[in-house]
Amino acid sequence: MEKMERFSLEGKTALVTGGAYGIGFAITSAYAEAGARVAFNCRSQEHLEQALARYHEIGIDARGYLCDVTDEAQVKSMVEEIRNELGIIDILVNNAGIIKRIPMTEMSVEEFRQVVDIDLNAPFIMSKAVIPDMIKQGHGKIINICSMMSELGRETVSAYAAAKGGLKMLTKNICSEYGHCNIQCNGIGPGYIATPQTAPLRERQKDGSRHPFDQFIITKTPAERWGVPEDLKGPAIFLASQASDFVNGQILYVDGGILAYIGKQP
Ligand code: NAP
Ligand code: GCO
Repeated sequence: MEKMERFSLEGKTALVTGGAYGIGFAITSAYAEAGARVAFNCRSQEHLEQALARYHEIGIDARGYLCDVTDEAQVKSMVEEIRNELGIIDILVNNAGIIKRIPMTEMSVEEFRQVVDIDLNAPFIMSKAVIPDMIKQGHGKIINICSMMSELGRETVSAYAAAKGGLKMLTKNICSEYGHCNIQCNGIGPGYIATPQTAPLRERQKDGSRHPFDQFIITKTPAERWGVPEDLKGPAIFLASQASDFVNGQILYVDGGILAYIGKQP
């Protein structure tokens, strides 16, 4: 086998949920660059059209689907459409996700449920929809986009941390239940990445200075910078390719070292 062939995704069909922008857009692009047929979904027609135009601009023939990943009927219909148009899904990335930054005692039960529904229940719904085909074809890759909050908590993100902690364990459970079918299920745990989701944490102050949280993250990260979606391309290709066929149930943290670092002495 050619040295780099083990990292090739030639002939594979990949679905990245929430691939209209942010981390999902970068992973979808990475998979196309590695040779895969790529599909993505989102909820907004406007986001879908903007994303298709962006993919086209960079020469990527991505197929876009309007699908709310919390709706099992929509998910089943999308999986069927992709099977008919691109083939059985070999690689699923459960990337779609939201966060609500509200102190727990002020967060409504509905708000808590909405975050858990998208960030944890939906990866279950999506994985349940694609695993039968993966079993039939004798292989599959599922990659769950976890978070540092799969390991740590912080103020105002109770629902998100609970969901991402659960997603870490769902990853380990899919590994445990379907590893014998040659399905590898791993997670990627991004650190702080500059996307629309974290834009509020990086907003410049009125005097032009950095947002306090922005400065905090830079101080806490050994790499002394925020990550960018492109930082996730290589790890995502690795976990989707033959190169990781004996890697299962693991969470690969792509965080500039923040989880390893106690922080500078004040
Ligand atoms: P983002 O910029 O907010 O993008 C989220 C994507 O998910 C969008 O395409 C959005 O499109 C889609 N989406 C949201 N809810 C959906 C639903 N119910 N059904 C279908 N699509 C849905 O977020 P991001 O920063 O790229 O994060 C992507 C993933 O990485 C998330 O799971 C997030 O928790 C995780 N993560 C992010 C960071 C970070 O620092 N940015 C770090 C660790 C983990 P529509 O709104 O059009 O549906
Ligand atoms: C926050 C951030 C984080 C990142 C990411 C870190 O408010 O703390 O949004 O949750 O999104 O999950 O890994």
